Amino acid sequence: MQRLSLIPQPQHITAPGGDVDLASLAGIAADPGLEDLAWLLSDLLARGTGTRLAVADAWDTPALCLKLEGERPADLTIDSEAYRLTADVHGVELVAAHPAGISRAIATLRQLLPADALRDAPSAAAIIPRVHIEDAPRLRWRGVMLDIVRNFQAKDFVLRMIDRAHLHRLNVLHLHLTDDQGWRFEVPSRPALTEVASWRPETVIGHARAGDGYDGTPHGGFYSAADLREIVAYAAARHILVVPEVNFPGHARAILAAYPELGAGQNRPVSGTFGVFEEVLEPTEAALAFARDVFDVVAEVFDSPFVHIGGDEVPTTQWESSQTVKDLMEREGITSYRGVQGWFTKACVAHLTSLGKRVIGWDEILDGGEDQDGNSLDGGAPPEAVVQVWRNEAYVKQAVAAGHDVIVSPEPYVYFDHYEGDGEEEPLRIHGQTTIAKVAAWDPVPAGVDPERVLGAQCQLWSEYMPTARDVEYGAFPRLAVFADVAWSGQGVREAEPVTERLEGHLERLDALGINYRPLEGPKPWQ
Ligand code: TNX
Repeated sequence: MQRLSLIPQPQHITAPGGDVDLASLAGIAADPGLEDLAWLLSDLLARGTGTRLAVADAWDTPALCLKLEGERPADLTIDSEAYRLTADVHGVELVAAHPAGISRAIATLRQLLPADALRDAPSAAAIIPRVHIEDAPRLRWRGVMLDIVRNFQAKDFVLRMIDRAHLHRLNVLHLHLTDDQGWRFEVPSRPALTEVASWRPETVIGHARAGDGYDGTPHGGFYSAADLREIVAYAAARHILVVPEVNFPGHARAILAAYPELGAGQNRPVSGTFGVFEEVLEPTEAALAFARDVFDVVAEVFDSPFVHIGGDEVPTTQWESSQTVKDLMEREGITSYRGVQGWFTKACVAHLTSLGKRVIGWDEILDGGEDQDGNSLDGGAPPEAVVQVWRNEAYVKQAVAAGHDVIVSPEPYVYFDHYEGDGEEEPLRIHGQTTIAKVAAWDPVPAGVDPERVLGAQCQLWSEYMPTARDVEYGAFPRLAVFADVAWSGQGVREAEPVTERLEGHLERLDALGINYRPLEGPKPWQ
């Protein structure tokens, strides 16, 4: 079989030899409900190959057929993304039970074309090998997080990253929208969030290249509600879910620069450096009212059934000297400061539940919950909250034991702001060492954990050290491709067809897409 270098590797694939020229097909025949995907495919094909296939209900002669079969599965299930792809003398057929499966089949079809067909101008023939593929993901949730707070990026970059997520059959874009260094969306009832909290005095907070640093130029920006709706719609057209994160009650310096009265102590301006800061929201009715206002806007703009409430790295220093916190603890019978965070989390969960949303939080929302032996520690997040584990496997086990579904995002494996190599030319990174081999060898489902509770896996692009879009690409690729392979393909498939052997062919695709990826042999000089 010829080497196809598909990433992720499909579950089953046979390629008997020979090709199918898509230009010889009559057009794209789409079942009802698949018209938009058919036009998307038609556009993508035309862009890189010049072959424009028209969309209709049916064609008499061999066509590219998009078909729905069987009962429609629920969203975000394995069945919703399963698909079959056949290319032979009779034409090309993409079959799935859910449009999401057709979207994944389109991504695979694009990888079957010559790599140059991914360019923005006609650059390759629309020819694919004859194949039969039967495919389904291993994990239901395969996400990538963009941090557009530490360094803001234009909406167009977010859209490009959605394209890239789609090509790798990822299905979630997690947008980290608020942090100490900025607030990145409009909340009409709280204008200072965009007037004050979206801006900081310095351009960059980390620095990716020698010479960059604090240059005194203000940095900032935010997305309008219209921008966010466009991002959500663009992703939805590809069956990718955009999950918003609003970080409470820590990482709150930007909020408190705009609304100091919500704080629990001294406040400073929007941060131009990174780290963990003492400024946190005070657990008051006013802070909850603020959170509710924000969530109301988020729930309206994002159609995601999930809203991420952050919850990571919440220092308790300010709470420890707050009379309001003392009173709250006495009134509510809370016995630890972590329990104060639990109180805050529960209030957020209650409000978001009333809006029909399910909460996700970083694994700190467990703190104040139950310990491994089931002893209550003041009650952390309620079990319906999804826990995104970034620290270590012990928290996966703790979360599952406490009845939570989990998203696994362990720092050593899927934080792509970490170093990749140790050469001198390596761009400056936050810390760590996350090589391709390490990502490739990672099993996202820890031994001894019920795989049903593992909703999925997610990689993170924290941007302290990635000021430009090109910097983000350099950190992301090709590790993101390897991550996608881990999250989609079963372990057996991956052992039979190691991703490291498919990567070189795949890099041609990243080249065609104009991605500033890190070459396999090590850093290339910065342009
Ligand atoms: C930890 S992961 C953080 C982020 C940083 C990241 C840098 C998490 C929930 N918090 O605030 O950007 O490390 O790697």
